[in-house]
Amino acid sequence: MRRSLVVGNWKMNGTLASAELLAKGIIAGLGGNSADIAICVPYVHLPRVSELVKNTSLALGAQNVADKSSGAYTGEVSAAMLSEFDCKYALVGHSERRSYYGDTDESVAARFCQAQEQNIIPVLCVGETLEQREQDQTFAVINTQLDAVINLAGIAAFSAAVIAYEPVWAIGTGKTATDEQAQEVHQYIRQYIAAKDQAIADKIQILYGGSAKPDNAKGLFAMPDIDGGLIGGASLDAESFLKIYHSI
Ligand code: 3PY
Repeated sequence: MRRSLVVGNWKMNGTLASAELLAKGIIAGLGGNSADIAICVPYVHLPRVSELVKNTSLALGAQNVADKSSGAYTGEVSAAMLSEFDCKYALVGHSERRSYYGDTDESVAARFCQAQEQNIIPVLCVGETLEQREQDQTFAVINTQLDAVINLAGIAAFSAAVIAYEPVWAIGTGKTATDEQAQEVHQYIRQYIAAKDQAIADKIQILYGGSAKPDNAKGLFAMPDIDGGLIGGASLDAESFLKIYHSI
């Protein structure tokens, strides 16, 4: 039986004061839910939020991680730096990174490996654009994105990773994949992994991301291959995020 997981992606929002308030609001509403929960906060908010989440069931994550371990890489933040703030997770390959900042399949795979070297669980984001979906390329795009990591790290690396399926056409657009559209791709991803290693496929958490909200989360989470969500906008409001978490 896989554990469920809900991860908030705060993106580039908030101030230190609003981050504190939001983290405290989430912690106050965790209740007795045994599903896993995490927030991926802006780098500069990690030190403070890491103090707040200590001794709670709310885990901390970063929104990216460098593809190198250290050195002259201006503006990058290494996995070792993240681990000093007890980051359990790091997103890699979010579509906003891929499309606005040029993160390639290869650099995403390198980021994935860097995270794992510091025992940080990479949350590998994959997904197709609207154009790719309309041209029936969804599965081919997912294959390429997964293969880049499999080729560099091997399939075994997926035993300590999370995958997030985020159709690019559903990010920040208010459009959500239907439960069935999302399930179809999640099932495909699990089968793709299963063809290489059944035990890892049975265990890996595959999250849905892309305009998930309190009113559509329950249906998505009820799908057999959807193990939770990577939540954007709705994770910026404690009540909405907690509603999503408690609908698991
Ligand atoms: C969204 O829901 O918009 C996301 O990008 C989550 O990562």
